[in-house]
Amino acid sequence: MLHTIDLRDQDVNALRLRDQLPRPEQDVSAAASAAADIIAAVRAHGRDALVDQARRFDHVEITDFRVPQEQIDRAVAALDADIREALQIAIERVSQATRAQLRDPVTTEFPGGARIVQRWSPVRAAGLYVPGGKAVYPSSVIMNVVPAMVAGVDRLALMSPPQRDHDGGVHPLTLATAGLLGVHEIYAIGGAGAIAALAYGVPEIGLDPVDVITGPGNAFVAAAKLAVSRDVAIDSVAGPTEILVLADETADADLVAADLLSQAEHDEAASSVLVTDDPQLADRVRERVAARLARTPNRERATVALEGEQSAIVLVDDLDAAIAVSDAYAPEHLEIITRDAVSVADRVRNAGAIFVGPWSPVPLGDYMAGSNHVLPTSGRARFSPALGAYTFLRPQQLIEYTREGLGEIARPIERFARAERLEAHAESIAARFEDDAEGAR
Ligand code: HSO
Ligand code: ZN
Repeated sequence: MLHTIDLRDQDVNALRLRDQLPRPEQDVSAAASAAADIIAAVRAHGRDALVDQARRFDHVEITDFRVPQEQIDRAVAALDADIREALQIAIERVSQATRAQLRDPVTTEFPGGARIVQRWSPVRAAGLYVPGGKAVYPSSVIMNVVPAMVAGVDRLALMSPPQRDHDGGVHPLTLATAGLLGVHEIYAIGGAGAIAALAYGVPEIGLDPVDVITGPGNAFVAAAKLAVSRDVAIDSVAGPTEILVLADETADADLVAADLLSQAEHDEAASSVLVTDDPQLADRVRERVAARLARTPNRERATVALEGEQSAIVLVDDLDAAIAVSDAYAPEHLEIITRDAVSVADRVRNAGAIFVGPWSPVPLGDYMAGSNHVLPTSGRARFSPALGAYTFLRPQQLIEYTREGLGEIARPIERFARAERLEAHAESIAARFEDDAEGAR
């Protein structure tokens, strides 16, 4: 249970730290050819292919893929009041924090009234995939839908597999959450076929293609997203969830154990890692993990995750080494439970989201801290951000020059173009000033 990696008395900066902490391999290549066939079928046969796929993969007979608005409204009305309130708090907090990601246009001025304007322009349409089956996570519906809406996307289409236990319809909790968020375009379509339908459209069911596709899914969904990513933007393919707790002797071992367990219950392949310079804390955490594991409902999954190679307690000499280990690992979730956690957070570079201090546990962020829980996994936190409004926005530059502004630099542009042997480029500039007296430029 939680094996130890002892990096004490070693120069951690000299180690290949990334190799010290293994990550579960996630290989979608096996699913790639099946996904390619499914995509080709949807592109060639549209609705008929989707009917066939629903029969084969979801074991349901579908006539109408689009979920009628009455059904969405019914799902919202049937929501338990307490859950509805929780969903609403989450929607409100995530919306508020996501709005802070929006940027006003920025103008840079040059002589002669010339200016460059940077603006952030939303894509027209976004598609969201929501898995069915065991993993019905209304929190993930919120985390995907809110940023698209805050960004100002005109159209949002949601796909989720038809559920046999729910009369061949979309899971009611998914419908209710989408309904609360004001999503109207919902289809009971699952798997790689749903991704193809979003990317290329299906005219027979009134579905137009989207510009960005986000949302988690199984290996076939992941493979399909990669396959269509030449034609639409996608969010990154999420691997199993990860938590790294960076703690010193001020940490409460039982709370550290609770947090390590919280992400281990997601998946057998989840990673829970403690990095500490306090060997006594390490021992106490191991004890508390065992005690909590004995009575937690998802103990089977969590035990596999915690016993796996990917989970560990890493012992280091000091805080500097702990930060180096965490940065090398680049966890999806980083918790800092140390003395002066805020300044430790300032020194950290690579993490999907940073949970600062003992009152900011990861499950807070999973539901309603206000931050987004769709985060880069598998070391991608080295270069990728969380899902956010910016996932649906493109920075765009407007070039607004005047006669005078262009005149300021017309000659240098012409010289530059001729140096590149692109005479027509030079002439595009020169032609605008042909009536001018020489030297007036
Ligand atoms: N911790 C998961 C998200 C989640 N947790 C959804 C609960 N529901 C990956 O960040
Ligand atoms: Zn979680």
